[in-house]
Amino acid sequence: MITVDANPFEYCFDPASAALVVIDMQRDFVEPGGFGETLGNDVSHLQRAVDPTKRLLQLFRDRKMPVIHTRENHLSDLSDCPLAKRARGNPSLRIGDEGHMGRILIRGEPGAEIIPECAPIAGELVIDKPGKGAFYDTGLDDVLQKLGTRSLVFAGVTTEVCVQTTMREANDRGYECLLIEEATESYFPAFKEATIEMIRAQGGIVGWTAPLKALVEALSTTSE
Ligand code: TIU
Repeated sequence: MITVDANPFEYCFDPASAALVVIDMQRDFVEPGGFGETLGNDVSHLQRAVDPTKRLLQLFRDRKMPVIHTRENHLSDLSDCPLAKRARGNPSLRIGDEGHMGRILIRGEPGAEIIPECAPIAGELVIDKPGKGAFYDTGLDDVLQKLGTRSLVFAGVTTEVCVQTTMREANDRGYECLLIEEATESYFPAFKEATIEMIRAQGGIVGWTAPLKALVEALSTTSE
């Protein structure tokens, strides 16, 4: 077992039953002209998560530990997009509309791809999801059960939307969840901080959080 100096207390896990889940590091959220910007957000905030997520990916790849990427997107005919989602609010472009990176949040369009810095490599799983949570209407739980996964390390965007929703879904399914603090970002810095606090409040009601350095140090006691 490996012990990470985490909050609200030590996070212990067996690397043989752990996996990294990188949530929605897609151009549509991280780059100008995509879904995130159409909602009125300043997407530059998310850049801060890119380099730490790259380093976290390398840590898992060096140790041949499983890596799973998720992408929020919809089928081109929008049959998996509830009207309530597409009609919500007053975005400059709606899901399925033509934008600077192809159709907004549509599977296969350039904007729905994962940014090159965090792109999957051969052997890594990619889960396409229509919702905010990565367990809703996907095969993620089956994939994790087949891998024998018990512990999930999380990164990605945005902290309080898809990352937190997925961590809560995972927690309810019995996975022990650790969020790496620098490897996640929100369009609202205060929401990121609040989410980190609410995850680890009440004795880890959703899970644990830790800086990347704490995980690096814990894993340095194992061989690559
Ligand atoms: N809008 C926002 O903060 N996030 C999303 O819509 N999706 C994800 O978090 N991936």
